[in-house]
Amino acid sequence: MSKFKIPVVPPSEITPESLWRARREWLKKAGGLALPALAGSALPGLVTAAPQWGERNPEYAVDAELTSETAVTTYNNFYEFGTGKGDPDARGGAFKSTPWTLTVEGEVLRPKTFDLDALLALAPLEERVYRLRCVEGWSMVIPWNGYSLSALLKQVEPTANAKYVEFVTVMQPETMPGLADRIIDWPYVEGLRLDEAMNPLSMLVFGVYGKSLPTSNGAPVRLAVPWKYGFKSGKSIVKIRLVEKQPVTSWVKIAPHEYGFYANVNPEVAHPRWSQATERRIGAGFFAPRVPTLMFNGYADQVASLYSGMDLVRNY
Ligand SMILES: Nc1nc2c(c(=O)[nH]1)N[C@H]1C(S)=C(S)[C@@H](COP(=O)(O)O)O[C@H]1N2
Ligand SMILES: [Mo]
Repeated sequence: MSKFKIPVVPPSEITPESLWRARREWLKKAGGLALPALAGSALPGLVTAAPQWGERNPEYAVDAELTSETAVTTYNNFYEFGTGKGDPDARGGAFKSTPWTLTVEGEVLRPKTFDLDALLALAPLEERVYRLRCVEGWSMVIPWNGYSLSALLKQVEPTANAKYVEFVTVMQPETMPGLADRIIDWPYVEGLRLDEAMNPLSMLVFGVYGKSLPTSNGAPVRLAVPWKYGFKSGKSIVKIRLVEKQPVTSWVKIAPHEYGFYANVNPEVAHPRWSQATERRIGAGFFAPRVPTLMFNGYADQVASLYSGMDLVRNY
């Protein structure tokens, strides 16, 4: 994160060619997913949101335009595929998201391994429009499909010792070329306090724009924790561990003075090397003015009480 240069391809310059390639990629991937009948016949741009991905829940709305599907799926941070914003889409073609299992273990009464069908059937899917604020200073507005993470955690019955939740991303060295770079001590690990994880905003995500997640967004299941910087939302999750002690998460391990465990979006607490007061909305055009960043990324009403009495400068 700290090593980013200016974006490789400003979203305003996404060409019809790259758009076409993104669609072709989508067609290739869709072949192995749940829409085989559509994949051969229809252009992805014309496929309407499949009802099984859930109706939009108006409780989770954002007063801003959606970021385009192309930008959401091709401008990504997913270091397992490389550090370039285009790498996850360009280099993600061999990734295997089926079959998939997610194991929930640790301080729980009922540890369990779920396959993807079991996860998808666990709670009704819905669409929520969330803000995403990257610690690098850019943001997006994204329609995710999924449900609250709490639905899954309740199934396994956390014990009284469970205080934190750890999220572990898959390692597929043969399909993830970025794993060869030792930027991160793989696997990618993130974590939340249990009460943060149980907050209804914390979302287990299976789709975006009414389709299965593409590799670039964390297929087949990832997290969305919208009041925190984007790096807290781990992708392609294979393990969720409930633990007693605060987990040592990947970015804290790399640069503890720059990235804290909490990582709540906070315009008043600068990163040591740049301000966090404003953000660049991806897709608004490269020269569009930056917009103010909101406390807790605009979710203060829902989450500020989780941190009452805490020093948010020390606990960055
Ligand atoms: N496993 C894994 N998860 C990850 C990352 C990553 O490199 N690896 N990058 C994070 C960062 S920095 C951001 S901003 C978001 C981006 O999510 P998106 O590409 O779906 O918008 O994913 C987060 N999750
Ligand atoms: Mo990020």
